[in-house]
Amino acid sequence: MSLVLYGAPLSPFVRKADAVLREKNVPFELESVNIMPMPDWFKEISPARRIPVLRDKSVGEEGTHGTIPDSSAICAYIERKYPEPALYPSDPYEYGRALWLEEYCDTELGALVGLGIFRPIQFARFQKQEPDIATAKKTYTEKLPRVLDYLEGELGGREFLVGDSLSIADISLACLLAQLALVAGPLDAGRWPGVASHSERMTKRPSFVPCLEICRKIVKQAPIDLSA
Ligand SMILES: N[C@@H](CCC(=O)N[C@@H](CS)C(=O)NCC(=O)O)C(=O)O
Repeated sequence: MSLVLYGAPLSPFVRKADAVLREKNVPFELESVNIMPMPDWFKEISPARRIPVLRDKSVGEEGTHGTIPDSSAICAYIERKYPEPALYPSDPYEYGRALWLEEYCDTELGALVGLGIFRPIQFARFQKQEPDIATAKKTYTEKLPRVLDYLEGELGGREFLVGDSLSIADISLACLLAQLALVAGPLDAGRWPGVASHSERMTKRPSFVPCLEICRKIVKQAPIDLSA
């Protein structure tokens, strides 16, 4: 196998690269990397000390040569190397919008879902501690709505965030909302109908199913209702 994706399925950013590879039917191997603590060999190829990192063995098999860190860089590399089906719009403006929405989901939504909700609940469970429901609820009820309102507006009742086909923006959004759903269940479809149905459709795609099945087995516990 020439492509190795280093990471763990429970990371939404690993999931993003995983989904892009699967959407394009590119064979790859997912090699598990524990980030608590991160092994020294991985630190060498991940200067930001984060997962995922991709290795393209056809470029280099050892050291940093042949590796690309960061999900956005990895996905753009995969797109260039395996152009079909295209996951980045060809129209320049739509391309710019797709990159913006990818970035917005990865950073703004990502910080709230990851640091504000997923970690306080799931990392506590991993350490056999009580989940910090108060922090998760505060993020869910006070900070998340503004971000979801924006994304609801961007979707505007359409199937995809940009243009009329699947793009990297949809994949980023779906990866973060799947992360949220693992610990907090589906979104309120009455309040965010577009985003909720986007998430439901996306997580049924064959490119998402294998990774999410593994994640549900890892998380095990039922989602917590954070809305009340
Ligand atoms: N911008 C990065 C973010 C990656 C990221 O934050 N990964 C997390 C896991 S979800 C990580 O590796 N964290 C390591 C740590 O917190 O020590 C990307 O898109 O790949």
